[in-house]
Amino acid sequence: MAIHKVAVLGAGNMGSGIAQAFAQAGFDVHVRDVKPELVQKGRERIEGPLRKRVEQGKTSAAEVDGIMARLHGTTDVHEAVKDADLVIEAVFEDLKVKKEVFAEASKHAKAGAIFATNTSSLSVTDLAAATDRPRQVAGLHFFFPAAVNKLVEVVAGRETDPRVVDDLVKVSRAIGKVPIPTADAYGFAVNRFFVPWVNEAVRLLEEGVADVATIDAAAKEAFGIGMGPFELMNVTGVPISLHAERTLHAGFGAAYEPARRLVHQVEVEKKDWTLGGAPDPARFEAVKDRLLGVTFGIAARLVEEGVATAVDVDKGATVGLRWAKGPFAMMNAMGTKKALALVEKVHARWGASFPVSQELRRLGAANAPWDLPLVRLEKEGHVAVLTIDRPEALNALNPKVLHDLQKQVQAAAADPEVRVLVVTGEGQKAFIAGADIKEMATKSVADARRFTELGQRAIRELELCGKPVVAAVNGFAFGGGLELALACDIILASDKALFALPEVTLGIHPGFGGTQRLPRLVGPQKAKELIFTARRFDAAEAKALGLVLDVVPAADLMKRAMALANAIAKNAPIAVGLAKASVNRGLDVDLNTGLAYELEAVSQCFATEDQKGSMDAFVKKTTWEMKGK
Ligand code: DAK
Repeated sequence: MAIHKVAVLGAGNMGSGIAQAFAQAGFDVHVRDVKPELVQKGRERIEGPLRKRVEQGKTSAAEVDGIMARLHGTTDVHEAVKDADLVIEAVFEDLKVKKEVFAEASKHAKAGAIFATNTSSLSVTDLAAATDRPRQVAGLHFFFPAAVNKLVEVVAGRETDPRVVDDLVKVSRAIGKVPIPTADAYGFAVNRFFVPWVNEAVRLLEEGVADVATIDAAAKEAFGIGMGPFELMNVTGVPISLHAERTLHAGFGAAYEPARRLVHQVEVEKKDWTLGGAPDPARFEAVKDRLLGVTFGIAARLVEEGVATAVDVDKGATVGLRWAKGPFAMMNAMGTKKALALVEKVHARWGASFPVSQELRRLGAANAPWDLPLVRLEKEGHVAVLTIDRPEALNALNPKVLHDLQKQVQAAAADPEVRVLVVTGEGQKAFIAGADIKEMATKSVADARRFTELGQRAIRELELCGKPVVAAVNGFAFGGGLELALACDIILASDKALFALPEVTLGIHPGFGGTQRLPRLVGPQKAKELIFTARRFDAAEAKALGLVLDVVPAADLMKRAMALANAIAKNAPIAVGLAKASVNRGLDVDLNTGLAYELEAVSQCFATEDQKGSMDAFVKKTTWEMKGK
């Protein structure tokens, strides 16, 4: 279903942050709390910082006026939820209270409305049971601060309809978030390893392995973070860490028991940790090994349990926690053999409550890396959406991306259900910001040649996959990114898209087909101007040049790309594939050769069931559904 109107129940810190995120993305949001002063406080929480951004020149007053006009406060549940397509509860973290809120909302919401809970520790399945629509209930776990932090866990309860998860993933992307689907397990994906990571830091202190300053400094170095666990607890609230650890302890047993020192700090000392002092580098290694061992062990287990994928766990760490790398990328960087050894040490201490993933044991034995695909393939009916999924580097093309692209293109090409491919980039900033400059910087001539061959091959495979390919250019399409788009059959661009071939500013020239495909599309003179000057050009200019078919408002880009793909997908797949080949072939040869090719191709269509079926249906005035045969 399409989500246009959103209701947020609860105007506290999380509720107002969630409401702000939706209103900023253009959604109408009704925010409900129990008292007028709470509703008003929620509004102020949103408006205050936004007005400050106006003073700092970071946004316009009109923009903020628009956001505030889309936010409607009320104390009346009926008023809040009656027209909503999505109802999000973000009230106090208490099962009874949340159930009451959902039960009340059930009485007033439309039959088709989706209910989402922002719980971080309760069971989505239990909460769903309090509603009249358990199949339409899921978790939508935003991370603090919800208006800014891009991570959202989309949690499927036991009865959640998979289409509801899809809708929530889509709406999360539409508001600029990075959604990761997870199962309904304690701590979902991120808190499952993050909370014990914090707890382990306190255990290290309790056992006298190191002091607060040393643990924070070692953690900052090992995880590439701005704040160590103790400093972070002070910012987010030490009691919250204890509460979260207790939840996990109840679910998973002894290895997750809150550190006694943490309980003491909250219940006896009742204050923040004392920071400061000089770190002792001699103790860094012991601290790092323990923190890494706990993190790796839990991350590998939760993937084995099917809570989330390794790629999504890493995304949770980098996007939600701002770690430099996710646990799986860290294991690959250090070698899984060493990672396994660190995990085995933690396991030796806790036994059954800290089981070791079988997959980690298998990989570790061979020191083989985790497979972390950087290109996602998602099927929607007859359309395969391929998303370059490396947002932290603006989806730059490195060898791993190119290999993964090849693999996914081959999978989509071989899948008889798939009739059309759509290629896009993860996140709202970039389609693909070019080949990876950091990895190219030190290449020798021979290495550069190998890399170029790989890029040309992967992109050519996309071009020749036999099925139409639509590029949905959602942001920067620079260098290799533009070159990849040029190999697609049709390019749709968002109004935020920006194009360039900046290679000559880097001492090289386009190498993934830019010097060949661009002149064929826009003529040699224009292509040379764009290549020689390396200047950026926007989507409107790209359209005027005939480089893109159409320019679409950013929020509608995927909808338009899917509509186009579906319009193609309902036609005879073999005929469409042969037409693609005829057009492409014809562009490279003289007219007579092209016509001869067309003659052979179109004749082949008469050997298909779809030709027989659809022409017969025309004659008999009936219908024929294309089979791709
Ligand atoms: N490679 C590697 N990392 C990149 C990248 C790229 N092309 N583009 C962006 N990133 C990384 C940034 O380094 C940054 O990483 P951290 O600093 O956070 O570690 C992160 O993505 C976010 O980018 P920014 O912080 O720079 O984001 P901004 O919004 O400030 O700027 C930008 C966005 C797109 C304007 C800027 O990132 C930029 O100028 N990027 C480079 C764009 C570019 O020049 N692309 C063309 C690359 S050359 C060949 C093979 C291939 C090719 C040619 C020959 N042979 C081997 C011969 C093809 C060449 C190209 O594609």
